[in-house]
Amino acid sequence: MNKNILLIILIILVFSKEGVFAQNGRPNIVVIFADDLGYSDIGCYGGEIETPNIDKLADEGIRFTHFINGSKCAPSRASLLTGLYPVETGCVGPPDQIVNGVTIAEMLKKAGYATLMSGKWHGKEHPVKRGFDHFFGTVSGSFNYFKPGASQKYMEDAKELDSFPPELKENFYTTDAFTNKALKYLEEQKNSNDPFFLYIAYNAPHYPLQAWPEDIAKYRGKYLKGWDKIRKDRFVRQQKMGIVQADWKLSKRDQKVTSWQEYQNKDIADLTMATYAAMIDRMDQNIGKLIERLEETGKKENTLIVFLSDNGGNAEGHMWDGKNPNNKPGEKNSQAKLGIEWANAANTPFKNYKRSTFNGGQVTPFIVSWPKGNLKLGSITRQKGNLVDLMPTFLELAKVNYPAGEIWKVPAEGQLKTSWEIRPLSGKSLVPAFKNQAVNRENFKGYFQGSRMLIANDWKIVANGGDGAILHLKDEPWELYNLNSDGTETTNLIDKYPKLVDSLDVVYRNWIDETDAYTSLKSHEYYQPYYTKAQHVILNKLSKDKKYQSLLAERRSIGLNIIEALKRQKTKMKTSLGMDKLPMSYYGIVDQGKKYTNTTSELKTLYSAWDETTATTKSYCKSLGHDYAEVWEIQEKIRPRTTSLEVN
Ligand SMILES: [Ca+2]
Repeated sequence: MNKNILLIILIILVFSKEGVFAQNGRPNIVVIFADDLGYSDIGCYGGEIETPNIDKLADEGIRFTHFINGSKCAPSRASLLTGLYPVETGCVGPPDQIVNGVTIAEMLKKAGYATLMSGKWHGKEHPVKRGFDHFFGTVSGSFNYFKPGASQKYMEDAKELDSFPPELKENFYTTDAFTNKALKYLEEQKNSNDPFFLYIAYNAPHYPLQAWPEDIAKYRGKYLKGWDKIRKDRFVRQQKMGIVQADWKLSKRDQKVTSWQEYQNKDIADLTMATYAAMIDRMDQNIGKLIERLEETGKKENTLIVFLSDNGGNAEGHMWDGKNPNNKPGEKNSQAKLGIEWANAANTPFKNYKRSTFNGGQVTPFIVSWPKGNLKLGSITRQKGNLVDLMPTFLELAKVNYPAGEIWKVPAEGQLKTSWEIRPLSGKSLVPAFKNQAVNRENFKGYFQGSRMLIANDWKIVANGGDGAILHLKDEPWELYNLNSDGTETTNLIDKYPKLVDSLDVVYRNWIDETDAYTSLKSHEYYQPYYTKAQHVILNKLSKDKKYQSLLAERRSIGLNIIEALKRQKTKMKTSLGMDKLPMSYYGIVDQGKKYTNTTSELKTLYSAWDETTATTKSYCKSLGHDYAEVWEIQEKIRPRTTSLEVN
């Protein structure tokens, strides 16, 4: 054995003693995840509910005004944990196994972090099999706050808890219990040199509306001013604190909601919202305990805490009808729900709800606090972010490389998959945003049960799959909004910028096509098909028509030559929409390039041939009995994927 080898062994021994992965400046990471919390429910986003502890995190850090989640519980959780979009995780709708990626816990554990989870998992596998050292909570969805084990099994690590000791059962309330376990975890980390990752996933304020009487009492009567006033008050505060931009309009009261003045059951409505507020208040009290414990143990300084919600306010179901006393909001067996009336207020200033890709369904408060991170205290950023960004952010801070392309193996569990290839990450690290620098990205995509959206810069195309609370598919067309001038999505610009919609639609369609190879989204029952039945009939007919196909091929070939000619010229095709990198469809490029016809004789000849073939195609379509505009619309949907000529 030579000297060098001895030296290496010595170094390894020294580092092992200190912990090979000792903190080395890497922060502890705490993710606090709320369930069905509306955008404006907490104080620092304009709410009247008392949330001093969450507000404190905002004072010590950054608030994002446009942070996007996955519109619903299970898909959001899968996305947060993996850095993949929900459709990429295999968890498209109902709780399912998280595949195609790795979890933050799996990655951070490999990097020497202690990985701890308390709360709601909402998947199929057990968290301890997906990278968590410790887990307390339940793998299921909504549940009784007061009665552990009533409708759901609790787990302690990999062990199912059959019964709870009476003293725990006596004062059990999920929000308190999840926190108490997290506090214990934090206590255990007190003397460790290794960093930790704590994921605390509250089920509050998801229905059933159940809360401690003393918390409800704090708010009882305060909501008799009604939802119209609450929405206005929240909006005014949001404008004042700069959460919304001064020129935005408050979305209109949902047309399904009665005006407060005309509403009959004002007392029940007050009790409903008071109970909901109490649940959020209680969550905040518990977050206060977590912060306090971090301070006591000296860990707060280098702990990155993020707070966010898995989806927007929830309009599923109706408020209590006043009949069954057991269902009165707050009661221990209550099945009470918030109702669309208060959900509309919870999502101020936005419209729509959980399940939707409109802002009310998918934009969440997002607060980052990290004393040692030199964040600009109390600042607000308008840079957009998404759940998929958490994994890359944490990996950068923990100094870990993401193993894209490798085969990932997980312990066998029932019929679940045990290995898959790891997809590349869909998100971007937010670390530049923490330093007030731009995060470079092309776009954000979203899909949930027919609701879909794509955001590029400030432009958003969006369509609902159903109406918020109801699961059904309708052929909803795209709407277009500018999120900078109209963040509340009040003015649909589809008629003004049809070509922009077309370009964005291509990008979205390509994404669905690409992800379908491993998600089979298109065969999923919730998938929103692109074509109506009538359009399918026309498509089938045209795909068998040889003359039409040859005209199409001729036109496409000319179009591709035009694109090449434009590239050779290095034509700077500026869009009139203020977007430097507008993703362009094939036809979009050809169309926009037309204004350069007279710059070269080559382009002039090509465009002349293009026009001629277009005219021939039009008249041929007419001879087949189809209006060209109709055919064009369908044909556009089967464009080739050669679609991204940069236009700046
Ligand atoms: Ca949820």
